[in-house]
Amino acid sequence: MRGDERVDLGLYVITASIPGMGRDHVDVATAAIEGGATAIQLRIKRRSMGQALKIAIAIRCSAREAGVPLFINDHVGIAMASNAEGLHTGPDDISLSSARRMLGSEILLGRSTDGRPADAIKMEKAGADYIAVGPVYPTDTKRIEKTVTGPGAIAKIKAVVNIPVLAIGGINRDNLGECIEAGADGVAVISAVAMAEDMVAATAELRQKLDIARKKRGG
Ligand code: TZP
Ligand code: MG
Repeated sequence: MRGDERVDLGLYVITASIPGMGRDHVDVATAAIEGGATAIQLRIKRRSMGQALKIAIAIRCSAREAGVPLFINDHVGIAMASNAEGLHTGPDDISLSSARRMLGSEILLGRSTDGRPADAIKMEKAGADYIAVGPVYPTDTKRIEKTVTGPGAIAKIKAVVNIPVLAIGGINRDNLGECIEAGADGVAVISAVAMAEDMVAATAELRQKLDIARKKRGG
């Protein structure tokens, strides 16, 4: 069974650690689940594997209780040890075929692309279950040299693949609707939740906007 039949990637909230706001990954994930996120990604960049696994297992428990799938960014071992539903990687990470070999047929594999349809086709052929396209809009969260794709890239990629396509990068309550209108199956956000004053309320608002935009599109 493919990812689009198994999970709803509509509001895919990616965790962050924001020490200045007294927040860590578990806080962000907990609030996002409470606010109505349909999927969570644990994105840990600078922690020991031991710490990262502890965090993954903590989030794993609350996500499973809520029926929300958990994706692990980059780390195959943590995805495996935490029994997560998915692994998300980019072009500089483990190949999709190696990840599939290590993790088996059930785990969902997501891949990032900067918006080239030819790359998206290759990713689908290599076994990706969904693709994240971006940055769609300017973002301060990830330092990226490339220019933004704009929502037009989503439509172009949707036209050439059959797997779910997520919009990522600079997505907020004001532009989420146009990503869905452009054909995105979902939106992936970091700062729109992690930097919000009230993370639960911010997630709930994004979820409401997602549901409205999907209804309007007729999906
Ligand atoms: N990949 C492409 S843009 C991006 C990632 C991880 C950052 C998304 O963060 P934000 O805060 O939602 O723009
Ligand atoms: Mg990566």
